Amino acid sequence: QIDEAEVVAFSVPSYACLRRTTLDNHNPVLTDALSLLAENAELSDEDGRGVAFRRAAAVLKALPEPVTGVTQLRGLPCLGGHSLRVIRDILENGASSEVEFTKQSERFKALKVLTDIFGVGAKTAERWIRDGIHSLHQLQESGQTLNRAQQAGLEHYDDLKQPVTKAEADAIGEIVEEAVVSVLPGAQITLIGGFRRGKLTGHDVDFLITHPEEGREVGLMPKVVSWLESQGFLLYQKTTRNSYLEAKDGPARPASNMDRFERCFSIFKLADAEKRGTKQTENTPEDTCRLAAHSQVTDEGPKPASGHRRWRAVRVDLVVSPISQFAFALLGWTGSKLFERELRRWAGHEKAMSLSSHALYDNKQGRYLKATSEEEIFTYLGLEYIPPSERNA
Ligand code: DCP
Ligand code: MG
Repeated sequence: QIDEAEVVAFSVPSYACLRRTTLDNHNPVLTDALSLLAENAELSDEDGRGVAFRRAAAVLKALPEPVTGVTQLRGLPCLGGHSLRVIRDILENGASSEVEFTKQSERFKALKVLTDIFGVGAKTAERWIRDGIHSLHQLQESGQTLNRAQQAGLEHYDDLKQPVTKAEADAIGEIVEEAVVSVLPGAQITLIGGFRRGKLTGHDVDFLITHPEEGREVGLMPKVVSWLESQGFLLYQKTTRNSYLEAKDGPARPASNMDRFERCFSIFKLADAEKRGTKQTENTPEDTCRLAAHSQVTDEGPKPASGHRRWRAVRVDLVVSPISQFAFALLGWTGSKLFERELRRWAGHEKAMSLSSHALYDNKQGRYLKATSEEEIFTYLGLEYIPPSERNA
């Protein structure tokens, strides 16, 4: 019998943007279980349930030590009956029957495999499953028409499933930097997404590109893409135009819209580390071939004795922002996704402001609030500044 008074009870604020969440998660078994249920809900078009599980998982990520009993969770926010049942199951029986059942279910496995293909979302996967397609093999045999993104996704499936390392992200950063300064001297690139939060791996690499002089960034993306293409670095790319217009009388669109910047979804052909060369090793002529991705190391090119190819495919997202929106873009693209969602909820519900990756609009004053740094935006929102490494909610 444990004396309840001796059990540490935790306390955390309910908005994730009021908490400091590092990558040092003391409850990975519980958060993995809740994240799996969140993913299943999201893949099943149940976004509300998905968010509820994400919030529950995020609360546990913020705890300073492992949970040993449900009594410790009394009074914690965002833990609904369903999440508590899952947690109790794991604490008492070592596993949650619901999580285990979901993991094993044919439907979930098929949704996972199919949505793991770049370019395939939950709706498409759902349709395919209804047509009896549960695997990559069945998809290939089915004669379904795939769009260009999905074809590339299928072709590079194995590579894209491999987590991207920080070293690979840095190597791609050097390439993107070279591209950007070649086509527009003075332009700057910043690593965003999970790597900016200090993650050691990611599913892709995200970069934000800007120029210190407003307007100089216009038309930049097509030039960067052409440069990368001419050097043979791109296996796939799709660029979307900037469609953001600051409305005179307030945000015309929901503040959560993320897709209004000039943006490029791409798949990079990254040469292997030995071929890339690093600053630590002496430079052989071969090593200058970070640019090698193109000529030597193609499918048709010479292969090493092992028969392995000397490059891999990596998902890369590029975003271009005018300098006037840079701080908002940086904040909006650093994540985590839940942290972003909570920031916007805080802004809307507690401050009567609309936050997006482009701007912050004050509904009471009826005007946009300008900012040149993330710190300023936190201040406008009445929040203590949380650095990227503590936004891992
Ligand atoms: N983002 C967002 N909502 C979107 C798209 C992006 O909030 N619809 C933001 C939050 C993400 C960041 O952009 O953190 C990058 O998106 P990713 O999907 O690449 O997420 P991460 O980089 O955080 O994770 P990973 O390490 O898996 O790439
Ligand atoms: Mg990312």
